[in-house]
Amino acid sequence: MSLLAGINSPADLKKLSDRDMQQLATEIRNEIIQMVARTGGHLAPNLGVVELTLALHLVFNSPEDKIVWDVGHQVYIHKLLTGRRKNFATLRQYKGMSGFPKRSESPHDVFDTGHSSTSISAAVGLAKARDLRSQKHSVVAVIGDGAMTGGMAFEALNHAGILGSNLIVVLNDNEMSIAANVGALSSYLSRMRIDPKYYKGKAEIKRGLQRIPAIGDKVVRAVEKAKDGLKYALVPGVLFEELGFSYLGPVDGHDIGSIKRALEMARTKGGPVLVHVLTTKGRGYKPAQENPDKFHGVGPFDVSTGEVCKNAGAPSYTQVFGETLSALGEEYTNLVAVTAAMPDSTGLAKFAAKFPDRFIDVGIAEQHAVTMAAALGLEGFKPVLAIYSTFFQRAYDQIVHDVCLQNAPVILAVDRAGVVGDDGPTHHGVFDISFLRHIPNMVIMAPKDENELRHMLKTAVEHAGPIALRYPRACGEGVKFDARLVKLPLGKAELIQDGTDVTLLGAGPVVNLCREAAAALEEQGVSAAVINARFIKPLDEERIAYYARRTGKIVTVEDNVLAGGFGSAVLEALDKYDVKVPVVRIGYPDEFVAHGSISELHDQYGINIAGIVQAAKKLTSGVQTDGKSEREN
Ligand SMILES: Cc1ncc(C[n+]2csc(CCOP(=O)(O)OP(=O)(O)O)c2C)c(N)n1
Repeated sequence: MSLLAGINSPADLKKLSDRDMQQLATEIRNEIIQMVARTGGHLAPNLGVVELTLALHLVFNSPEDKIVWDVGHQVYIHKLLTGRRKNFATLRQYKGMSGFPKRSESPHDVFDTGHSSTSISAAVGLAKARDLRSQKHSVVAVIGDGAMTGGMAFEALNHAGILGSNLIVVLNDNEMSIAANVGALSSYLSRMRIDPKYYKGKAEIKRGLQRIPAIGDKVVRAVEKAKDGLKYALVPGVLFEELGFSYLGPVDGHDIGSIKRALEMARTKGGPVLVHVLTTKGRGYKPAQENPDKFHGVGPFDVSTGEVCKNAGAPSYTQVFGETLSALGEEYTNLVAVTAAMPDSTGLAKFAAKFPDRFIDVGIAEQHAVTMAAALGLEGFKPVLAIYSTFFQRAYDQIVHDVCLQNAPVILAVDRAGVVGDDGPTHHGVFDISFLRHIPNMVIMAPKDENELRHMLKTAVEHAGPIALRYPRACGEGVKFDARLVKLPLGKAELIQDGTDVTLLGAGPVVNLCREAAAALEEQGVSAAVINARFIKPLDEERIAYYARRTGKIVTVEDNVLAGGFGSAVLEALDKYDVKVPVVRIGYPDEFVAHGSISELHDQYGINIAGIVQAAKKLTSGVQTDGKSEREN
């Protein structure tokens, strides 16, 4: 009989025996493997935390005790144990359950997340609120060793250590970020993980000293207090101890009994405690255990072989970016590629293999990556930061203050620009046009297809200041590649087709929708001009003003929020040129876009051929919008 079927809350879990836990862990793994194989999702991170999640829910009383998950991609088990099993099949589906913690979904999800390294800060806030109200519940942050490389985690540890409140940080150490974890902290954790002998040796020294009659204990205490090398030889986790945390571990993260004991000890001890748990990413499913990076976030796959279902489309924008960069790396020996813990998913693996000295993985540290790149740029190098649009949000100040203010020649390769699909609102890249466009010195480009992306990358490499190139999470359009890459004229748009009744203006691959909408309009007797902006900044204002006057009506289309976006730039240009024509802007309104497939989301907001045709028809049939967007009226 299925044990999992009988669990509707953590209270049900507590009724089971220790022996039942093994069976339950197996059932949970099967359920998750079968589900993710159908729908895609974060497989390896979840398989690694089955026992840890069970232990957390056995020791603590959620939701009174508060469990905060870092990144939040590992909450599938937590969701299964907190009454959400019946909706599990809708995970990450349009209008279904989120793949991340959501306060709106359950009282057991205490803090929404999707970006890394926020959990300890959130936990400090929850602990402070508890203390101010003289409450007694536990607050637990669960953070991975990858997420621990993010600056926010250090800021929060630094604060928590001095605050002294009861707070438990569970460090889920599997030695992996998405790819292998990097950095000095990671090496430090690895030393603790791989060499139990090292600590056994230290324990033996300690016992040896203690055996010395009369003075042994005193020496040990003095050594433990001393800030010299000997202390480091005796106290595991000294880094955390020095930050004001009590350190417990390392604990076998697949032995529920050991984790429970450590968590109970942490609760009894009080103050800030760090419990170091060792887990294996992908545990229990061989293909995921052997390739945890491939199965970190994965599309549908065949359970029996671990073969990921291939999409038959053209190479993705990311792939074309990576290949072009790696080719340009030969010619431009000052090119340096930078990733924040995502070498494969940003397409940089090829460049990294070819030019290892000119490839940098900083860990989950977008802010550091941007400022470091600014300095590299000022020293005559050409850094290319390949970072998802949503994660560039972290580095807004560094883009303003370190890159643009000093006009440093840094290339922002803004991957996953536009909606990204089932990861949802934490991951959609729908703000970058708005948060980059208003920064002086910044240039922003968006290719209509993968061939243009290649020319734009060349343009970026030849450009002397900050320049951003935004491209979506999508397969390319399947177009042919030009043999020779050229530098595109700065700020010049491309006229795709002339027309007299309405102008369709697009930025990015939506230009292709405009082109198809124009064909549909022509059949209905409407002549539409189509313009590919190419540069969102500087905008080809003269050409836009000319076509606005020529056709008298404009539709703008973008995969970005309307506020401060491409259409807003067009309105500003028309205002500057004193052209008063009706404009309909298509893009995202002032709300967070939910999760679902990219096409479902585009359809919801009219970013499709029918939506553009409808907007154009509305204008050409004489409905005046007085120079404002349809959505504003
Ligand atoms: C600010 C930010 N940058 C990048 C990412 C992409 N990302 C998601 S999970 C992850 C690795 C997290 O590693 P770890 O915390 O060790 O968790 P694990 O998946 O190994 O359990 C990365 C880089 C993110 N979510 N947030």
